[in-house]
Amino acid sequence: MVIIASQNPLKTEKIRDDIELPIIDLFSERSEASKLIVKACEQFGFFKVINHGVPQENVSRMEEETRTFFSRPGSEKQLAGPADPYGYGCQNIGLHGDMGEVEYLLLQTNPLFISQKSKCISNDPNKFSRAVSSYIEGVRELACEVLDLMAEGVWAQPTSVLSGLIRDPDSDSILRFNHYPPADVIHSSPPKIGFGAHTDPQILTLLRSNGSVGLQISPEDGVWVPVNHHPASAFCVNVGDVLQVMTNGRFLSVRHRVILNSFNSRTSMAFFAAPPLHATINCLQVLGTQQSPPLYRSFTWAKYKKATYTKRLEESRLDLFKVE
Ligand code: GA4
Repeated sequence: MVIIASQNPLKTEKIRDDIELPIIDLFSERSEASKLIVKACEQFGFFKVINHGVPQENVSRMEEETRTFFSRPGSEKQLAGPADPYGYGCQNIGLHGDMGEVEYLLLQTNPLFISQKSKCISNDPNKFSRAVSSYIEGVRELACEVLDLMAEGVWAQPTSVLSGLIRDPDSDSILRFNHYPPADVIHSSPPKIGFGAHTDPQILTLLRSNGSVGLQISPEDGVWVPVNHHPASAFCVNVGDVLQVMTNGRFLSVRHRVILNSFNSRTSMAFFAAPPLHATINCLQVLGTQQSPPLYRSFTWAKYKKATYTKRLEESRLDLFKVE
């Protein structure tokens, strides 16, 4: 364990590089995979999946399009901006002054939006749009498979209770491409922030990144666990706020951040699986009982999303919905 000082001299940060995220093989026996996923969600809110079924070809094509976009001149990338909330953004994150060493592209996943937006993203919009659509198809399927395994693992009925929200044609899922510059110094103290600490508001996030490290998760206050890049073919999966609510706090939506800690630039692609705006979010029936009553009041995703976007990155949004 390494201990480093943070920006605030009264606060130190512990880096735990002795913790590894569980790696779950989706080819393994179903009830075994489901048990391991539940355990990982309770312990870390994060895990990796291998043999996930997303065709490597779809991933490679999307990575290639991402590289091409971020290597375009700034003036051309700006044509896809500003990210209010969808489009190209550089250093500004959200609408309330959060800053980070990152440039990004935020896209809605509905086909009409993608085909329209592609025109200001790529010189070959049809190719870009095809790459995005096949990538979305793959990661959506994976998100649904993981959500079904989670539902089975907590004995929720029907087992499609979570995945149904993502399969809904009105699902508000989004796709994010990030590009972080290389670091001048490795293990700098304080670390240089690419994307500040936050939880993901949606149900589930599936992240794919290139070989450059930088992602860290915070299982407890002041402790940061670096996430390595092994195995390279894995997707990193994490629980979002909505899933924490639906599992009545059993699964954890854990804070994470990206620091600049590699001499190579980092690119990542995140699929944020979300319900439709009008969907009402409640705790699953099996998990909200008389002995353990719901911890959160129910809300629509539209309401929660609005609360999210009016807050800063670091602020807790779930507290607003806690039962007194
Ligand atoms: C974090 C997860 C997703 O990247 C995101 C982010 C969103 C944004 O970049 O516009 C937010 C952030 C994220 C949470 C708090 C608000 C909204 C920036 C911000 C300050 C796209 C999302 O859905 O919430």
